[in-house]
Amino acid sequence: MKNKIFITSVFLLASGFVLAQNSLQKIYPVSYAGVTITDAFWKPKMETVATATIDACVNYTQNKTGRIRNFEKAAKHSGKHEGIYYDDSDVYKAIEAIAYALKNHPDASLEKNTDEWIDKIAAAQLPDGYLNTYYELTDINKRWTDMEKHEDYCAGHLIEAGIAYYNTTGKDKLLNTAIRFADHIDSVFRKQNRPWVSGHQEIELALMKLYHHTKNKKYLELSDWFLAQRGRGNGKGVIWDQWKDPDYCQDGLPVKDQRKITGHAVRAMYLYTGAADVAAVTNDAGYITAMDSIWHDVVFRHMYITGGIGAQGKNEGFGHPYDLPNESAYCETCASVGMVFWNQRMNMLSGNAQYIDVLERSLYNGALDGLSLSGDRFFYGNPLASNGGYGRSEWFGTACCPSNIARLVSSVGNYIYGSSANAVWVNLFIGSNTVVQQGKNKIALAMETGYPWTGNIKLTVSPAKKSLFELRLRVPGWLTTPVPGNLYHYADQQNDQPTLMVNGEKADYTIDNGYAVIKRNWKKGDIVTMGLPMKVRKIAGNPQIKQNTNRVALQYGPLIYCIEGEKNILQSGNIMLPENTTFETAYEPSLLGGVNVIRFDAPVIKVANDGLSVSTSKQTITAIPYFTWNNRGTNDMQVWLPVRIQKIRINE
Ligand code: FUB
Ligand code: ZN
Repeated sequence: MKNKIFITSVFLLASGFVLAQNSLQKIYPVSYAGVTITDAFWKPKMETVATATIDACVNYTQNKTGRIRNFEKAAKHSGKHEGIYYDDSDVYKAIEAIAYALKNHPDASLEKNTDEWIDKIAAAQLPDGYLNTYYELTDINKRWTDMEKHEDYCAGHLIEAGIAYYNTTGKDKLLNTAIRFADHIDSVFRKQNRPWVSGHQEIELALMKLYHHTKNKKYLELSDWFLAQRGRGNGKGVIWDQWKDPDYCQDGLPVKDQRKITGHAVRAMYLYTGAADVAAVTNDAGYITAMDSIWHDVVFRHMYITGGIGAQGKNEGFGHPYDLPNESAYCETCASVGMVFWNQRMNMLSGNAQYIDVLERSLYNGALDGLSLSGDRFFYGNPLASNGGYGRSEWFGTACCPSNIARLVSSVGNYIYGSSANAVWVNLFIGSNTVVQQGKNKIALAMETGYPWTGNIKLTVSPAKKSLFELRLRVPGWLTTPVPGNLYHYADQQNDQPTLMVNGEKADYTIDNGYAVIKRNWKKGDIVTMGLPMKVRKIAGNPQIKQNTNRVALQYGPLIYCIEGEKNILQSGNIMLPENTTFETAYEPSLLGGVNVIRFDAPVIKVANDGLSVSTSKQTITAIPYFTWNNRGTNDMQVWLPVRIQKIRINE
């Protein structure tokens, strides 16, 4: 019963009616807690995460590494800290993923085990609310002396986990632990205005979740306080002089003065997500102007066609504009997860579908690639080409990515629907059911679709009472352009339009900010269908991306494709894709968990055994969705295929 009451309150909050009076926010997303996923593409993935991925996270967290032992030792104030100083965060992120997974896939023994973890975490908390096993087991007198040591980052993940676990189970022990820690941080920093530049942003967005959860304004103020610390030279002399330049953690300028993307990609994504969350409540134009400019810099100059970001390994982040190497692309899984977070917030603030176009690209390509089809292998970096030596791992020393992709997949319900005073919004095409609150009315929505393999979407709209409102259906930007801006374009002009029907008749609609707007008196059982032209689209890069000169990439719906040189029979780097190539697509139910493949005949370069002469022969090539590569062994792979022989650059 407790559980049930709670979910209702989350739903109301997620529907925006608590905040709507004060905020300019355009859309309030419907929380995963109110969405049941029925989708043929996502439901099996959520099942895999709920079992295999969570299993891997639990096993590595509890048995194969000392992450849980650290909490046991901290509670006893004795023992040696195991692992790295930010490892507590992996425990919290695993709990957050477990919380979402338990909602979709109840599992009494997993919940019991998680309760035991939570007991250990709570027992390790110091009387003043501080909680960090690294400092508790090394030298507690050194706490809060090094901004890089991720104490506030870990606190942020604790807050997110506490809220998620409470949302699913109604149990508040972890949440109360998190609140005590947040209150400790508030008293040590904001209340004393003690300078502190978080070395890894995360606390800002977490505090905003806590603010929405508790309605306690101090968490909003603390989040804004953290944002305001950046760019004032506060970080100087404490960490950045000794370690990295301030731009690395977006500390070069005050957030409101920033206009370009810099530094570490995950840090940046979490920062701007938190800033957007604050701006959504405070309507702070400074943050909105800054983020608008930074977003354009990311999407117009720094983003891979997979929606991955952060080209360089040396700073795990952004390099020079248009410098997007494929084989060495870092594109950390967490950075794509962060793109999903940030773009969702930008969409909420603006009501513009362009952000969901980017979100969808990062979700279906850059992020999903981080997880094996079996659910228990992970990519940390997600390159767009490989010579065959690169594969997913069971775990990492720095293990941020596994639990991040786990929490994203199991909470994908967060990104589908939204509501506002007069409209119901559909952002992603994922089979699901929900009920959206419209004032006093409740609108039940049921979506059925074969997306991303087909472009057929059927939405049944059932208001409790017949009423006038807008249905705002996103028209995917990829129908006309791969991404907003001119970083990529279709090699052939595309101007595809959706077909839209209401109850079997051509719909009367307008287009606004990338949404098809159908305004009518809706009644129970109204059926909207949208047909999206699905075909193979060839993409070319902006000429300033030197690595993609004379190359094209293939896209189908929201998915980027690649060629995988299975068992090295075919070297993906030897395949060309001339201009007049024709394509066929087919659904292969037994391949890679069931995918649409793209087939085409292409010239393949063959080098003679003596290495002195080269010939080409035509072969039928099968391209697979990028996110499915490396599930048949550690093969070579290419996303960007050369259009002709003389310009081949197999290695960049
Ligand atoms: O520092 C915590 C996490 O480890 C970052 O988000 C990742 O990029 C990795 O460096
Ligand atoms: Zn990561």
